[in-house]
Amino acid sequence: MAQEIRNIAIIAHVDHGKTTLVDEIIKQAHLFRDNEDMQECMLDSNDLERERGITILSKNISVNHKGVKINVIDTPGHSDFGGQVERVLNLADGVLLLVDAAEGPMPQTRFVLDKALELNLKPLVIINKIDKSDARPDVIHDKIFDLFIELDANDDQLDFPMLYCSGKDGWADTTLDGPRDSILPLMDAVIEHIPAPEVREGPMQMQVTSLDYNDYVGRIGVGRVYRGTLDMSTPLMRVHRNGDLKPTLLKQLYTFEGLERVEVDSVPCGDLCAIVGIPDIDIGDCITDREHPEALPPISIDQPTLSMVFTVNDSPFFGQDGKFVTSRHLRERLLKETERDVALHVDDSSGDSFNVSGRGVLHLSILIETMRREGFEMSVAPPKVISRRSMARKRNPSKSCT
Ligand SMILES: Nc1nc2c(ncn2[C@@H]2O[C@H](COP(=O)(O)OP(=O)(O)OP(=O)(O)O)[C@@H](O)[C@H]2O)c(=O)[nH]1
Ligand SMILES: [Mg+2]
Repeated sequence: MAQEIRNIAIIAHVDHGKTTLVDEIIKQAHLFRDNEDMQECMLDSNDLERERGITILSKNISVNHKGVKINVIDTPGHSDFGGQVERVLNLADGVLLLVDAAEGPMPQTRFVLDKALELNLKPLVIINKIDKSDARPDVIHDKIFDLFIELDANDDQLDFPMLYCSGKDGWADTTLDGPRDSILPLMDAVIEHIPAPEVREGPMQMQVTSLDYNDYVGRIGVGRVYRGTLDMSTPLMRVHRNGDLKPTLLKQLYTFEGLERVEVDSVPCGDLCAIVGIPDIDIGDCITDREHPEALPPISIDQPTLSMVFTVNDSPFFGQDGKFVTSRHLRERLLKETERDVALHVDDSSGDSFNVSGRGVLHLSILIETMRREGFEMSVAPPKVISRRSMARKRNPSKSCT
């Protein structure tokens, strides 16, 4: 019998407790061996994520609950990464909308919920951090309901199931006076309320919604199989996001099992997977049956909002802070970053300086900090906001100018 699946994304405003909740799910699903130390916020795995206590990149894990494979996608809450959240929502059939029981809905709660409702994903609302002394779950429930109304939720969406939760204390429940001893009621609610992925028969279609990278295999495409079964042994076609077709073969295929990626020969419809073997694979690209290369609707990529000019350091202190100091070093490093980060753009057309554009101050400051730690030395000019209107005007010079 086919494996039953649920795909959920955890979405919220920054710091409302997404990663802590995923940690608790990992812990209580016993994904960690008893003899291994489990760190706090396991999934915030890179140095900067750990130091800043924020999620920068969304990540996938899966848990098996009552025989159902639940793919859980932890997303970042900071608004600079909103475009990333919007993209990974394409992997899910439902969302866990977390709201802090004291703070209530915040600007990014509205943004991510709006995107989820637009995609018609089933929302499961979680009023989190109930342990806080200033928690006010009833007031917050009303505020969440009002937010759904403001966002034009349909009747079905307005009838959202809701749980109370403290990720930190490791419990979730449908009532406030339960035993507060387990997160499993949340997993039960996911199985009950979040629809299983639609199993569509026919020629295979998979779409890449995010990229990963490692030095050994290069770009890795992460996505979902929307129709048919993705089978390593059958001839495949890559439909590039611009429509170009290219026969292709995969080198490796993975699914998400617990905290690991496990190599497999095939992935059933509805499951999430990672593919290796297409060096320039891109967001929105589709992998299809070779005889039936039908693309899925395109996925929009977050446009940059802020740019900074990076130049080699030409001050008298040149060479004191870093070991990578030349413009060749800078160019190589910046272009490599664009391999893994589609929201980053690098213009290297002006010799020794590079115009680097991204999604906001946090996004670019993380890149600068990462590069400095790796031993890159450079000067960075103050950020400039990229104005869409001014760009539009440049493309369409007004008649009065002539
Ligand atoms: N009191 C209380 N604090 C919590 C709870 N869950 C998380 N926190 C705290 O809230 C802070 C943020 O937690 P995270 O899990 O990193 O939040 P997040 O939503 O993943 O944050 P981003 O990924 O950066 O958006 C941390 O200091 C946690 O210890 C909870 O249930 N109760
Ligand atoms: Mg997080």
